[in-house]
Amino acid sequence: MGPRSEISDDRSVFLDACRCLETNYTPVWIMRQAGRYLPQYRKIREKHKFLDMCKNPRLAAEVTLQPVEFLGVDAAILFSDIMLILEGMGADLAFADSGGPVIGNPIESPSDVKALRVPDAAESTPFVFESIKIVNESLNGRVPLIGFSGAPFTLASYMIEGGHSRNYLKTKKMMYNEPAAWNELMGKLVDTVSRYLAEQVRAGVKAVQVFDSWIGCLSPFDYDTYVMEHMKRLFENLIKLDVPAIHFGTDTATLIERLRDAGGDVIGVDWRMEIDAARERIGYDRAIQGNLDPTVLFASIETIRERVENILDRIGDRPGHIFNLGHGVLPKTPPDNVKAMVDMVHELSLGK
Ligand code: 1CP
Repeated sequence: MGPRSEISDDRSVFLDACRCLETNYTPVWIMRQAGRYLPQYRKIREKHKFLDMCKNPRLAAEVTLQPVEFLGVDAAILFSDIMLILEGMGADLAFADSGGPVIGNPIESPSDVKALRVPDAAESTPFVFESIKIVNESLNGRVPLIGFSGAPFTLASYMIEGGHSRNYLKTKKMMYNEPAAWNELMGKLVDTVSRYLAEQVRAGVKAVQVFDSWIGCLSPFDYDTYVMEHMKRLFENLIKLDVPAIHFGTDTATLIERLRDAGGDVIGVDWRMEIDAARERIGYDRAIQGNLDPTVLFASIETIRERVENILDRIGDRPGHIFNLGHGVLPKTPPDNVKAMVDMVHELSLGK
């Protein structure tokens, strides 16, 4: 009998850790746990376009549950994408064959920002809320379901650049040269994201994660000048939802106190900081999520074990840690290594 079966009646270990409460073991889930590294995902994906999968609640629910069954993680995350809310705002969204999002009508001017709508979430993404209901029926309380959204800066960067960017030049040009339009765009995104996450909670998610994946491209001064007030307003709205909010970013070693000040019950960290140092900077009144380098999962089982142990040791017996990768699991990761890692976290942290 593995440690999971001994404690399988403990259903809320993830939510308890989000609230910095003592848990029997360290909960673990994996960013992008539903995705291309899983053969069972690729099998469905062969027959359907990615966007069609997101908009088909039965398929989205099925794919959401795959990693819960296979890995034995402590939380499910809805299969969807941060880009989906942008369609309702007016963006022409597509996904390239290579996988990445492409916006056909990127924002180029203040009048483009003016033209953006702040959509009613239930009308613009009804399939998301339908998927949440189906997932929750299937989960039947086994593990909590996490909802999510992109953060305003990360979403703005896709809307302005039209896709992934290396240096965020167009985004920063709008920030510096058109501050009124920038603030209007960020304001509309805060309102849209707030409504979207509120509707997800109403549909049944038990926690929400805000992905500010590309925020690390900003200097601390620019975070304060162009982003902080918007993120504070977003998290003030999320507090009212009464579920834990996870605030995630990458490349945030120079920004981590600012992410904390902006808000969130749980702060996500990538692998570029040691987790104990990050935690000391954040403070022990917040939970922390992370922070294994996703490429470690391509190493030997011994190396994976060493790195998992290292993170758990650095956390020690303080409550409020959710084990995760520092960013999403990579498409070619061996699925058995992912499963081995999840088992190790449970085994090594049990009774700590
Ligand atoms: O080809 C395929 O099968 C599509 C690959 C794929 C998948 C599986 C994309 C395209 N999105 C997703 C799912 C997804 N996206 C989830 C599902 C839930 C999970 O299992 O975690 C989540 C949470 C996201 C969030 C997301 N999408 C983020 C934030 C997280 C992160 O990794 O930083 C970002 C930046 C996106 C945009 C996006 N969508 C897809 C890709 C390949 C990308 C990244 C492109 C880029 O690098 O700009």
